[in-house]
Formats: sequence, C-alpha cells, structure tokens
Amino acid sequence: HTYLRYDEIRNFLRNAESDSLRTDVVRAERKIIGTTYEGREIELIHISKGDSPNKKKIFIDGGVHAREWISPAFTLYIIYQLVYNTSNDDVKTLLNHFDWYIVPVLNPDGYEYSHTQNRLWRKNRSPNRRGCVGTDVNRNFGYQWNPRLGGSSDPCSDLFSGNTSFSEEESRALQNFILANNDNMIAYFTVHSYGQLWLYPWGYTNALLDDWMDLEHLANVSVSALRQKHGTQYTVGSSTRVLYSAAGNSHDWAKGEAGIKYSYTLELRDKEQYGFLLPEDQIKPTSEETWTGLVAFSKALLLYE
Ligand code: 0X9
Ligand code: ZN
Repeated sequence: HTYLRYDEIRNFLRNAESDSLRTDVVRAERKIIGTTYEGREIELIHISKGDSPNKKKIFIDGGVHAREWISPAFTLYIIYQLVYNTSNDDVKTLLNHFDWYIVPVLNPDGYEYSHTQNRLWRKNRSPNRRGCVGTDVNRNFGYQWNPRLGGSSDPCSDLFSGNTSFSEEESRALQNFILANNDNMIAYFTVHSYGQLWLYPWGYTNALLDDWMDLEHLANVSVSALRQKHGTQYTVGSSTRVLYSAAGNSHDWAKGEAGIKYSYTLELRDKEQYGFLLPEDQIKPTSEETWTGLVAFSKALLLYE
C-alpha cells in the first residue's frame, strides 16, 4: 500500500499474469496497446476465466492525469482482487459474468514526471509549439472535441486539448483498443481524483442522456454500497452539471462513439483536505470502498440488464 513507480507497476502486472497461469480459475493476459512519446509502453491486462468469448466486458482505465496517484493504485487493487482473491464470492461473481480489461496507467510519461520532476503535473509529455509540453489526455478524445468547452487551445495551459482530437498516443491507444473490442462492452470507467464523484456523460453539454436514468440508478446503487464501507459520501450526476464542462473527455467518447452504455468518470478521495496529495495510509480504505462500489455496480448490472 504505497504509490508505485511505473516499472514496479509493470512488474506487478507481469507477476499477476504468470501467477494466474499457474491456476485454473483465472487467466490474466497482458497486452501493449500503445507507446508514448517518451517510449514507454502502455499496458493493459485482460482478466477472465478464459471459458467463454461472449461475456459482457468491463473496461477500466487509470492514470490519465499524472498527479492523481490514487487512480493507478486503485486499479491495481482491482487486479489484485480479481487475480489473487478468487475464493471470495464477490470475485467469483465478477469473474463468472464479466471479462475485465484494465489499463492501470494510460499516461505513464506524465505519471513518471510527477514522481521525478513535478508532483502536480497533469498532462502527458509530448512537446508543443512555444516550448510548452503536454496535452491534457482527457480533453483529446474525438467526440464533440472542442477546446473552447472546458479545454484550451493554449499549448501552455494545463487543459490543452491538443491541436486536433486524437493527436496523442494515449487517447489513440485507448480508442484503437476499445473500437477493436467493444462488442459486448457494457461498462467503461475512467478513474480520476479527487472530489468523491460518480459522474456520467455528457461533459460537453448540459443536456441529459436519453438513458440517463439507467446510469443514474446504477451509480446510486454503487455509491450507497461504497458509503457502507467507511462512510465516504459520493455525489452522483452528469459531469457537466455536477462539475463543469470538459469537451473531449473519455467517458463522452466511450458513450457517444464507442456506444458503451454505462460510461462513467470516477473521482476518488478526497474532497478538499489533501486533494491530489492523498496520503498513502488512505490507499487501502479508498480502494476497499471503491471496490465495494464496483462490486455493487456489477451485481446490479446483472439484475438490471
Ligand atoms: O477535468 C477532468 O478531466 C476531470 N476532473 S480532474 O480533476 N480529475 O481533472 C473531470 C472529467 C469529467 N467530465 C466533465 N466534468 N465534463
Ligand atoms: Zn483527472
């Protein structure tokens, strides 16, 4: 329960894969889905029972924003549960009914930079005009992409949307993988911090989804289970209405372009106190409660869909 560097995360994934192959209850397979500007490989892990090709799929990414360290930490907790806790009844249910696709760190260049140079770095590390570095990966997706709606066309801004949509390796890698695998993909989660929010599209407009009540319902089920664990309160709602508009974000793209019905942005702990600098002693409780929410979501989905 410490914040790991990217090479440690990759070691963890390598071990999860090889350990799973020594069991017959779970199969974890790694896949490189892209290579960043600085040459780091973006790794995904597919966790399944390897028994049926037609299960519903759930996709989860973390580490889109460099400084949000709790996000990769939580995705590793999910992987740990699914691979090493297979005698647990919840884990059994999750593996029996779903295939899991998890990218712990979509933006490893930024993540490493936030460890070595600037703790509060947000963007990736690809160079721009005017000597400024980095694009906000969560403004670079190509569904209603618009730098004037909660992004920026200033390459020096922390919210730089890129010169075009999908100009960045990270957003393109996610796009390519999902479009090649989105048959039966029922849920998409992008894990961020902070604010304790369970958000659904749209992020580019105030308008509500046609099926917003379905997304709202499962989000409410999830956050009430989450709250039972350690008392942590979450707010549910449309991302524009609850937070602010942010065109080019990934859950809008997952919903609008990839057609994944239950697309969410999670903002984990905390609310104001530590913000991005969440202490390591909160990794465990944060992961436990969010896992509880995710389990409740998955079970409710089985009943609801
Ligand atoms: O601004 C973002 O990209 C997300 N918040 S963060 O503090 N993690 O940077 C929120 C994205 C959710 N979508 C919208 N609010 N539109
Ligand atoms: Zn974020």
